Amino acid sequence: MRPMKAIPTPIQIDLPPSPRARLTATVKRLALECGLQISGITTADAFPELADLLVDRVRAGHLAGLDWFTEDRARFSTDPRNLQPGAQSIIAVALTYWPGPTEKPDDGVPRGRISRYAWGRDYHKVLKRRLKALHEAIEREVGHPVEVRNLADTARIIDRAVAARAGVGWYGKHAGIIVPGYGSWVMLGELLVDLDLEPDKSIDRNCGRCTICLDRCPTGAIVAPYTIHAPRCISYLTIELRDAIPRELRPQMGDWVYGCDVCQEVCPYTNAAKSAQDPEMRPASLDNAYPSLSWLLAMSQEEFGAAYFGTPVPRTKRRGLARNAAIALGNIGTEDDVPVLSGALQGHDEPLVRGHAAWAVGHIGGAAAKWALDGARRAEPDDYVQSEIGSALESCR
Ligand code: B12
Ligand code: SF4
Ligand code: SF4
Repeated sequence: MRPMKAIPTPIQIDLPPSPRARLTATVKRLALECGLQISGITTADAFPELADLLVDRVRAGHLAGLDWFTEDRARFSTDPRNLQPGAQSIIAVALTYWPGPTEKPDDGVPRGRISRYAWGRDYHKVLKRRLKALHEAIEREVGHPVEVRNLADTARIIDRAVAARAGVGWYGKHAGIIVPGYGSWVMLGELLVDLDLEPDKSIDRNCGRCTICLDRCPTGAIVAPYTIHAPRCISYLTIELRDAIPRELRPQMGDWVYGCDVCQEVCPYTNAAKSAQDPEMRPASLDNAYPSLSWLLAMSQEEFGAAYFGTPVPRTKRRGLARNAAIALGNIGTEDDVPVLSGALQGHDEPLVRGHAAWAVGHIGGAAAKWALDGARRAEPDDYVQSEIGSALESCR
């Protein structure tokens, strides 16, 4: 018998990282240096599975009211190369904004709530500026021009799908991207680049049996897991909708005057978020984050600008914010607040605001409310406001 040959033990060789891996690591370091705390990489390939899903959502009316969200737009947005044909990779980034636990001031002033993402500087501008700095840093590093597309919530790409594929976070049933350690308190953006970078793995996690956000959404807008019916979402109603808010939804809107954070606040993952140290995402003052409702009802254009210039809030315009304030005061106010609301009902320059003030007065009800509504009915020249007054008088009865 021939003697057995000893099997040599394999020698472990640490291969140096490939140039692609090195470039990818450098890009992530640069992102961090540019103030983009979280980043992940995915390819610029299309998301073919999303085209039908988005078109179905449009057809089912889940995006009704967002007139720009057409079937064509939906299909277009599922292929990043429609935006930049030469793109090879996507650097997906997330800007964190959880300010830490804060309470609405308990000072006896009826106050509204502004969604936390809108407390600080406008995230579109912050993201765009930091992504531009990242682009410049990458060009300096590689030593040649790099073609990019800088995208900060432009709606021509599906930010959440990109973030999920790039391993930035995973989908919660509220449809938000949950980032480990930061919850869903992140705003998303991306840089399409003509560089070949190493893609990250997506995060294999899900909500399990939890349904808290579906159960607690005030207006029932999360109609199924991962499915938002935008026309019922308070974010849509307070920010995107320019006209009258459907009467049947008003009582469910609570004290939200700009956006809504409920599905994120109730989420156990989101609750465990680290607070963001980003000075640009912090509010100028808590008074702006939880504004006095009577102040919102009376503010001039100049006062509105002075309080919210540079934040996302001007998107809803002065009249939209005052409309929302009327609903919020109707929801949380008492008979003591009827004089403030009657002031808006009789004196606000915007019929939209007078109409919602009428609703709020009727919702609070009582003798003073009926008296105010009767008086306004005699003086009001606008047909829409008259219809609100009529309906408010009905509910007073
Ligand atoms: C239109 C829009 C809205 C609309 C419609 C909301 C909606 N869900 O579509 C309205 C005005 C209501 C809205 C509200 C809000 N929005 Co918005 N909105 C957008 C916008 C412009 C497009 C979103 C879109 O494509 N909708 C189409 C539908 C079909 O997509 P979706 O609901 O997100 O559905 C996804 C999942 O459900 C998933 N999915 C579907 N089925 C399944 C099944 C399984 C098993 C899984 C895992 C996933 C999954 O795939 C879908 C595609 O990504 C994006 C910016 C952008 N360009 O992407 C921001 C964006 C989604 N909004 C954002 C934010 C912050 C909000 C609000 C929290 C704001 C607030 N505080 O008031 C709320 C949250 C409401 C909610 N729960 O979604 C962030 C989300 C950040 C994050 N962490 O996820 C985005 C990405 C903006 C940004 N660049 O940061 N928004
Ligand atoms: S943002 Fe508010 S209204 Fe919209 S889905 Fe979440 S909890 Fe519901
Ligand atoms: S509340 Fe529950 S179901 Fe909703 S996103 Fe968070 S973990 Fe998922």
